Amino acid sequence: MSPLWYGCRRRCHPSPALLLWRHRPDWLSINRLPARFNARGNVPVRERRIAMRIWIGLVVSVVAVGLATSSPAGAAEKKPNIIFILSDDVAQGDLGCYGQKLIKTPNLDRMAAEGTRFEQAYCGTSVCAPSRSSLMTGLHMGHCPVRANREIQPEGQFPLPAGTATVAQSLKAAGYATATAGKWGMGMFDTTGSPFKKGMDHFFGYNCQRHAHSYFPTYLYNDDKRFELPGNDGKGIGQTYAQDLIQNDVQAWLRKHKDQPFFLFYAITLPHGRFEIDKLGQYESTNWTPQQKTYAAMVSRLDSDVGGVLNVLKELGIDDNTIVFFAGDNGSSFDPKSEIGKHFDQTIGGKLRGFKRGMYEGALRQAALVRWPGKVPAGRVSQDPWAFWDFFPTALELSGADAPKDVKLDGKSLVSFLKGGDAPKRNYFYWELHEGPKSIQAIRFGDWKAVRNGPSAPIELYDLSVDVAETKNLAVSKPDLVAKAEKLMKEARVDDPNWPMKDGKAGTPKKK
Ligand SMILES: [Ca+2]
Repeated sequence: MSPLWYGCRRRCHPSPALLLWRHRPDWLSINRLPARFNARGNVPVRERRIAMRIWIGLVVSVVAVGLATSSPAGAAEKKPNIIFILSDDVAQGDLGCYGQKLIKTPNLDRMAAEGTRFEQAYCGTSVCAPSRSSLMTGLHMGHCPVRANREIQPEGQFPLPAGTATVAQSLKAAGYATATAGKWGMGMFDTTGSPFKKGMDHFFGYNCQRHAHSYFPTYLYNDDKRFELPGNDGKGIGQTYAQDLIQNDVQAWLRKHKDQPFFLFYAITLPHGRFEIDKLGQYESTNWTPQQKTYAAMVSRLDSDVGGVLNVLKELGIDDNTIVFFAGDNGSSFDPKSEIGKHFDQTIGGKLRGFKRGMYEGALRQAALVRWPGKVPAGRVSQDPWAFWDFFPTALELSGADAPKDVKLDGKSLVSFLKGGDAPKRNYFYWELHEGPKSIQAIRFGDWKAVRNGPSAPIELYDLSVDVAETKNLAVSKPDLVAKAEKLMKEARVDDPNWPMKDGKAGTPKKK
């Protein structure tokens, strides 16, 4: 049977292809034959009508496809993919794009050049679990249900409560595929804070923060199932570097979900201690201490794995439709005078005061980059402040997802700002932390920053416009601003029985 004919019981009919050729419009005819739709008495009327309908259908289809793929309206309807890469403990001063000279971070430097770098982006607070809880819930520490690291035995941390809404839940409800990898720290799988109860379709890595201290653990979790790693003893160097598997899982997940809108929260554990790496690479031949070499290699591994994610997006052709955030979850974990802090000049010449578990800028300001080709300006360096609790409302605007019901988010959408516009206006940024014997607080209003290292401690006041290193406490000369800071600190927070304001004797802060 010829492809131009298809059979029936009694006779053969011309196929649609043959019909189209017979009745092709004049402009398709090479020899400019007379129009075949005109007065062809020997062609059945029914056949001409069928051919006409097929032609009209084809023309309508071509026009519709063209509009969907080329018009601004069609493009605007395509939801962007959203990736948030959160590094555990990386500091501004660790990255070349912020001034680091010894540690090499070419991928993050390129991401900064291709996107926007933020000098005044703030974390949720200055330790892991509450900082990422703020990122996920859109709440600052005055309202966030997790306000410190709190360990649960035998595994896990204080969980996000059942009624707490997350950005992943909203994006999932809007049709996004969702996944998280690396370190979770917001509730084990059998608690209300399980990633699967908080909007995630997929999980790979460490649920518990203590478990994540080992880079050669005896197991990880693939979803909520243990994934054994024979050859590792969890106490030192072993056969399998956990980050290798986590990175592989992330890249495989991206490939699998390239055709649908997705949200990936990639919480990379590097360069948090313990300081363990499988290869020292370019740092092996230096005359640095073993810890300095290891730390530098961990930051460079973080860098190359971020580069690996960006490369997969390009390979999959979804680079232009994917917005990628990169940030640290708190400031440096090293005292500036320590072997690491001093050697790598993490404070960038003393630019930022303080480090992890504190309320000064070195604890709260993050390395933060956002890249979205064609949408987020390339090479922009912004001095406008924003904070982790802005991510949830930003993701809502990007995706068109509905805001959670009965929840007032503390953040503001950054979409217009990220695209090159002005930063949203707001009254203040607020932080607190309940790690040591004293609950500590900080508030920023305009360029004024107030710190209170305990409920009965005096409020310190700094003018960040001229004193970003917080060296001159102006509290005595500005009593009106101190009173304002105290009033705002009171307004910003709601008491939570799980996190009472502690005013105990100063001591060594509890380490997680
Ligand atoms: Ca951290």
